[in-house]
Amino acid sequence: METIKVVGMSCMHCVKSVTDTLSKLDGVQQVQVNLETGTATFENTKGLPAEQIKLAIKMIGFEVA
Ligand SMILES: [Cu+2]
Repeated sequence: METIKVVGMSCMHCVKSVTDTLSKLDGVQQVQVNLETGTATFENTKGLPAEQIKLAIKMIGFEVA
């Protein structure tokens, strides 16, 4: 599992957006986003580069710390 810190999530809609976006990435599975801790945990089965994941998050208006 990989865990990233997502900055800027304030409600469950944000959580859903981040969850959906991560889930659409190739090989990314079992996405769990936690609003309280501001983290997203997932299985990166195809070893996507961190930059690509970061960019996908950025495109929907959040930052990866
Ligand atoms: Cu929100």
